[in-house]
Amino acid sequence: MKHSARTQRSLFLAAAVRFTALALVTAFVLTAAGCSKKSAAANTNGTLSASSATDSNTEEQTYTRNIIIGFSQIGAESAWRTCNTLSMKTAAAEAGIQLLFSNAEQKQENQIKAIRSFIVYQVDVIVFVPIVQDGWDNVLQEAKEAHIPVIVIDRKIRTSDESLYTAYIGADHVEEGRKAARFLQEKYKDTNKTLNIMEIRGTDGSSVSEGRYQGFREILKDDDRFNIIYSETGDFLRSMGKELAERILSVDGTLSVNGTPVDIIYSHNDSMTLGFLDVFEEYGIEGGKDVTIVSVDAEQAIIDALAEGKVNCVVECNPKTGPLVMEFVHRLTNNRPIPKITRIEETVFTENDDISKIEPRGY
Ligand code: GYE
Repeated sequence: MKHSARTQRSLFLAAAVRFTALALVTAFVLTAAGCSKKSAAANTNGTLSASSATDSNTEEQTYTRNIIIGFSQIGAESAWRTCNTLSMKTAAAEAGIQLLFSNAEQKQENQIKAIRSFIVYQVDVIVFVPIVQDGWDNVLQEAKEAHIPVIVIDRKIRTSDESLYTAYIGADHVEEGRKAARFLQEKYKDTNKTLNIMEIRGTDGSSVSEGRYQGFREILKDDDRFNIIYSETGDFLRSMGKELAERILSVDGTLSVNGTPVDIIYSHNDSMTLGFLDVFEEYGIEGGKDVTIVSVDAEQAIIDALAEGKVNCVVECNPKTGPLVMEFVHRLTNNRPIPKITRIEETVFTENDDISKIEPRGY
C-alpha cells in the first residue's frame, strides 16, 4: 500500500515510537487477551503477535501489508462476544491487516488503558466496543489529537462531540426491544388477561441494555395487559442468569415475584436465558410452556431450545461484523470516506417458524 502524506518521516518516527511501545503493548496484549493457542505460539518464538485465526501464511501476509489496527474488546461474557472477537480476528487476517487485540475483561478502565497504548503505538485505526456509553471523551480526544480515526462497533457511546469518533457499526438495539414486544402482542392478541413480565437486563449503562429496555417499553406502554413486575440485571452472563433464577425460585419453588406469578420472561441475551433454563430443569419448570420466553442474540444453543419449545421467540443480534470493519479500515487508510452510522440487518425467529430451516448460527 502506498503510504499517504503520513510521510516516510512520520513512518520513521512511528517505527522508533513503535519499538519503544512494543514492549508495553506486547506485555499488555499477552496478559489481557489470553491469546488463542495459535497466536500464543507465535508469541513464544519472539515475533510480534498479531492475532490471526488462519494459517501461518496469513501471518506472513499480515506483516507485508502493514496496516495496523488496535481492537479493544470488552471481554468474553457470551457466545455472542466470542463470535464477535473471532469475526474481527478472522477478517483482519483475511484482509492482511495486523490486529492488536485487547480483552478488557469487562472493565472500562482496561479499555481506556488499551486505547492509550494503541495511541502510543500509533496504530492506523482504533476499533473498540464501548462496554458502557459514558466516559470516553478524554481518551477519544487523545486519539483525535494523534490523528488516529476511531471506529466504534456493537455498542454506542454517549458524547457531546460526535467528531470524537469516525464511524459506528452495529445493530439497532431499540428496534430489538420493539421486536420482542411485538412478538408478545401478536402471541397474546386474543387474550385480555393481565400478563406479568420478568425482565432480565444486560450490563447497566450499556447502550445495548438501554436500547432493549426502551424499545420494549415503547411498544407496550399503551397496552395495559402487559405488566413489568420485575427488572434485574444479569450483566449478560449465564452464571448471573442462573443466580437470579435460583434467587427467585428458592423463595417458594414457583416462578413468582412477591407471590405474583410470572407469565413472561424477557431476557436481554441468550446466555442469561440459558442460565434460567439450567435452573428450570431442577425445579421442573418448562420454559416455553409454563412461562413464555423471549430472548435476544440467536446463538445456536437458544435456537436448539426454540426447536425444543423451551423458548418462544429469539430476536437476532448479529456478531459477525469483522469483514465490514476491515473494509472500512481499508477505506479509511486509503483516504476514502465511510458512513458515520452503519446498521446491521437482523431478523426474528419464533415458535411459528420452521426452525429446521434456520442456518447453523456459528456461535
Ligand atoms: O447481546 C450479548 C453480549 O453488545 C450486542 O453483548 C452485544 C451484547 C449481546 O454480551 O450477548
